[in-house]
Amino acid sequence: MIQPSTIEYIESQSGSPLEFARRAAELLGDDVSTVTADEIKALSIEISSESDESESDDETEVVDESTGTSEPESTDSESSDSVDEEMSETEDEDQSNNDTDGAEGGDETEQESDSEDESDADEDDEPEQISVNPNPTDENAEKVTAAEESNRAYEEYDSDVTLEDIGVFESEVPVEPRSGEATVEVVKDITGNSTGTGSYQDYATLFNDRFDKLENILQKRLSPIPIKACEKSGGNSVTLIGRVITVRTTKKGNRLVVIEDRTGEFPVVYTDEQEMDLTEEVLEGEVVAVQGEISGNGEIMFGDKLHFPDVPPRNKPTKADRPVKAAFISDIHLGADTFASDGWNNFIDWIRAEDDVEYLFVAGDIVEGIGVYPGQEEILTVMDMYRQYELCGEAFSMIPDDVEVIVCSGNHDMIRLAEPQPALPDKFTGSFPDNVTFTGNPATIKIENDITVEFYHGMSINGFTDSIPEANVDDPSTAMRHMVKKRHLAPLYGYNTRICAEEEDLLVLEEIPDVLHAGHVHTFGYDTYKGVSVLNTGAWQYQTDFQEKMNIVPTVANAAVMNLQNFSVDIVDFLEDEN
Ligand code: D5M
Ligand code: FE
Ligand code: ZN
Repeated sequence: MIQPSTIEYIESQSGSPLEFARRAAELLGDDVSTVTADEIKALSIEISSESDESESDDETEVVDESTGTSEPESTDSESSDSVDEEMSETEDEDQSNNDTDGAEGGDETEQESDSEDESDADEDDEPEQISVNPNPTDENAEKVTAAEESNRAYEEYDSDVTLEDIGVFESEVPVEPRSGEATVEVVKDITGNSTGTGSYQDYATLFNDRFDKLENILQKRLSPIPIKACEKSGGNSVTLIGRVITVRTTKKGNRLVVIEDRTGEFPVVYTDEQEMDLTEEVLEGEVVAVQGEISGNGEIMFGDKLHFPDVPPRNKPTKADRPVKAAFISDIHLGADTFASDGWNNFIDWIRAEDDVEYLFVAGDIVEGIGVYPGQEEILTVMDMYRQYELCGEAFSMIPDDVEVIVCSGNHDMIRLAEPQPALPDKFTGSFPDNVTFTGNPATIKIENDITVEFYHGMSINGFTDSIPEANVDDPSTAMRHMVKKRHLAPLYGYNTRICAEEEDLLVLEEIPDVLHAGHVHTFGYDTYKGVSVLNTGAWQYQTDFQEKMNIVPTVANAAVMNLQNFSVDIVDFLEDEN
């Protein structure tokens, strides 16, 4: 019997159909090296029919083809029509701003033209149906070839692969003892608390919770009226708070933002250049406040101002009262042939000697995983996911045991892809030492009693960099500062980021963190935004073919080392001697 969590996991991963089936076989306890094409097919059918069942209980859902996640139809908004009428325009989607078209992906990916617009990365990321052969007339020929090829890779693989085989060596550097005073408390994490069933109602609950939490922040400095009251407020200047359901440039070159609250939805048009620039930062799904004059007929607002929830300008981080440092790294990708073992060995030597480093944060993708994208087996040095984690645990055992190590889940990890992601299950963590705490993604962590670290793998960053002009992948802090400004880690729905509808929106930054740490994009970025240190810490993986195609130049084997007494950050390059 396939467990729902297994189906959820298989569905959530993108990769080749064969790899789906293989992983399914592994999860079900079958021997992957002997699994036959027919078994794969049978398994595929079983999986797809079970997963169909799990999705069929709600007719109002649509499947987002770019992500494989289901979503309620309600979030799409056509209310822009009325605005265009008001502004004597005819609707012409093709001529609207391309940037915002991208941002609309979550709700419009059913359109064929959209999927053609998708980048290579999106195509690579697309989950495929578990159906081994797309051509039923030529079934066996095609299946056997694919199976044979993959089987060969598995047969040639040595299942006893050791750390030394992948270039990781025992450190000879003596361990310097630490104070033993480090404290870690996970204060917010989905792990063990997931209630989402994927139903329409769950999504409504999620978006309402997001609205309530962010409205609460905005209300502290603004006095909004409910949207419904706008019909009777013609000619008045008012403030509204709402979740953005559309943002785009109109044909006349103005900016249109449509928002909704619990009482209705409302279009706001910005013509003032300064505020129009600000609307370039607006993402669909986030909650903002708008201020402006309601038209005489009560149908539209002419916007003067736009406010993000943001953090107060005088916000100051909580500091440690003793000399202690935290190291931040991400994306180790152990098990890939591109894993930078040379840099990793240097890092281990360093942390053993560096006695003031008492915390190590690792923001996900600790292993390369299996079946994450089609053809990934070509670059695997460890072709068994249990073995990948076992070796990773052995590697982590070289870190001094009085360093508190905190690890969150990433998209290469063996856990559901939809955010919030739970922590890695125990079956993968057995070889890790006791000083390692596994958390979900995201998670809010308190260290040194009251320093707050918001810990996030960073899957939404690509959505930010594709949608906000000033945000770019070369310096991911340019995207992450907007997370702080929006008080939300992933407002865009269905745009490379899968969201699981939980009762509470754990992606809201309810509490102002002292540090926001992420990874995923494999590039390095550091900034302070209104007292919040935003950090993205690159990777331990050299450039892959996929990244070369995408023109991504990774920052390899760097750590950010933060002095928790004054929040100064040193960036340590563990390949410096090699370069
Ligand atoms: O991500 C490795 C790199 O690939 C990182 O730079 C982000 C980029 N990436 C991953 N998925 C996507 C999508 N869907 N679009 C654009 N760029 C992407 P990793 O998580 O290690 O595979
Ligand atoms: Fe990664
Ligand atoms: Zn990643």
